[in-house]
This record gives sequence, structure tokens and C-alpha cells, in this order.
Amino acid sequence: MEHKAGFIGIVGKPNVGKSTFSNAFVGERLSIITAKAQTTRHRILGFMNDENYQLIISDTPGVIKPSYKLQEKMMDFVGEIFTDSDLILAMVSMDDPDLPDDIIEQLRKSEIPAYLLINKCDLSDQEKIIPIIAKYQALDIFENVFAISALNGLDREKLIEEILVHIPDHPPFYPKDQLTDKPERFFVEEMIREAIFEQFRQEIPYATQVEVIEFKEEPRIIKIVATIFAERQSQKGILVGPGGTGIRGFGTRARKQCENFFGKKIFLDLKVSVKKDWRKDEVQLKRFGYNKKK
Ligand SMILES: Nc1nc2c(ncn2[C@@H]2O[C@H](COP(=O)(O)OP(=O)(O)OP(=O)(O)O)[C@@H](O)[C@H]2O)c(=O)[nH]1
Ligand SMILES: [Mg+2]
Repeated sequence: MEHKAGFIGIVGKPNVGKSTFSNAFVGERLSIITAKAQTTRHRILGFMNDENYQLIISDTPGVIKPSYKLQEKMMDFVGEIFTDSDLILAMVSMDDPDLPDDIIEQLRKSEIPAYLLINKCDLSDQEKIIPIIAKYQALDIFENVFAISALNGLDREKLIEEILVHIPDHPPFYPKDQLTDKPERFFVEEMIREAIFEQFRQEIPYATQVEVIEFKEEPRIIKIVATIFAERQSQKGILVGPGGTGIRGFGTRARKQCENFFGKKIFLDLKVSVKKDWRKDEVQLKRFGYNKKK
């Protein structure tokens, strides 16, 4: 049998379950997941390696109309998948079943084959799902439409089979023991961000950026130093909390996630700093890694 290798891009509105699906598909928790919209800010590549294929799946930020520079950069990451994918997976969910017009437009213009995934089908009865399947089949832009639940019982084998139809014969693009394109530091930053998303309401998670300053792996422990940037002094106050209770809360949560992820004891040293209006600042955004690769 020939070896297949190719790129699969996921696109959809915030919160429909793109990251939950990517993780379930790859079998690793590469993307953070929260109940809040706009959790994912980057294009994150996950590799699914098998003897006969390498599927490279791109999780992307949810599609929104950008209102500040960070969001523009996030939408640039989404745009990338329309240039280099072999297959696009557009996703809606049963609690938000409408695909935005601009995604439909982009799919129409694109030559890349696309599947539609209707996620969160565990939330609905079959009778409610059938008309949605029919509606998207009638659009004539999807090679196929699948009703799934990324959270409960995803039929991976069936999806892999369907996806491989559109993946060309090609040698692997990355070493077969590699799982992602992102470095270890990135995942630490994401797990800290996830803990902040879980702990604080509105505003704070969106105004927060995390940067790992030091990552030192020793035989029994990984020592990590990271800075959390807020946009304003008042936000810093909230993150730290009275007597440091805020930072201790999300710090403990993040440390536990990191210990699961790396399978090792973690020493996590966090501090909060202010970088005024970093979300609108081109130079800061570049420093934080929000520039496109190509
Ligand atoms: N019931 C149910 N909930 C799901 C399913 N898939 C994801 N969710 C939940 O939906 C919420 C959003 O999931 P994410 O995977 O973070 O969504 P996303 O599309 O990556 O969101 P952004 O990164 O903000 O664009 C989380 O609370 C998930 O637990 C599913 O199949 N069924
Ligand atoms: Mg996501």
C-alpha cells in the first residue's frame, strides 16, 4: 500500500467544538478547550501517525468579525487553511447550526474539497438533526455531511476512512514520532491561559497573554517561569487577587494540567505584568507569536 500524507483544516464559528474534535481526532490534548468563545488564538497542527498515513490536522480560531488587531491576526490563521489544505472540515454545532455566509462564500470559491461536520449531536434528537443534514447537502459545496459528537463517542475509524479519500499519496511531512508543530513552551502558555479562562469572567481572559520565560527540564522535575500580561493595572489586580489568591488559584490548576501533559512533576513560577493595550500593538503581537508563517 502507498503511503498517504496531507493537511486537513478545520473552520467554523467560535465554540462549536473545533478544538474538542481536533483533540479527539489526534488522541492528544493539544488544544485547550473552554466553555467560552474565542479560546483558540493560533493555528495548531496535530499529527495523526499510522504506518500507512500521516494526517496533519489544523485547529483554528473561531471565525468572527475582527474588532482589534489580535482578532485580525487570528483570522489570518483561519485564512491559511484555504491555501494549503487537502481537505477542509467546516463545523457547526446543534446549538449553533448556522455556518456564516463568508465561510460559505470562501468554500464556494475554493477548489479544496470540504466536508461538513455537525457537532454536539448528543444534545439533540435525530428528528432535529436530519433537516440540518439535508440543508447542508442541498448547498452543493460539501462532498459529504456527517453528524458527530466530538465529546461523546466519535467514530474516528469511519472519519479517517472518509478523510483518506481526499489525501494524496505522499511520504510523511514530519517525523513519525512527532505529534505537533508547536514547542513545549507553547502548550504551557496555553494551559495557563486555559486556567485563566476557567477562573475569570468576560474581559480578563481576552486581555491576557502568557509568555514562558524559562523552561528547564531536570531528571525529576520541569521548572517553568512564566509571565502573564494584562492590558491594564486594574486587570493585573484582579489576576493577582486579594493576598495573591487569584494567581495561586489558576497557578495550581495550570500546574496540574502541565503535570498531566508532560507526565512529570512541575514547578511553576508565575508573575503578572502589564503591557498596555497589547492586543492592538503590532510589535507586541509579533513578539507573542501572532504573525503568519508565510
Ligand atoms: N455536548 C457537547 N459539547 C461539546 C461537544 N464538543 C465540544 N463541546 C463543548 O463546547 C465548548 C467549546 O468547545 P471548544 O472545542 O473549545 O470549541 P472551539 O470551536 O474550539 O471554540 P474556539 O476555540 O473558541 O473557536 C466546550 O465547553 C466543549 O466541552 C460535543 O460533541 N457535545
Ligand atoms: Mg478552539
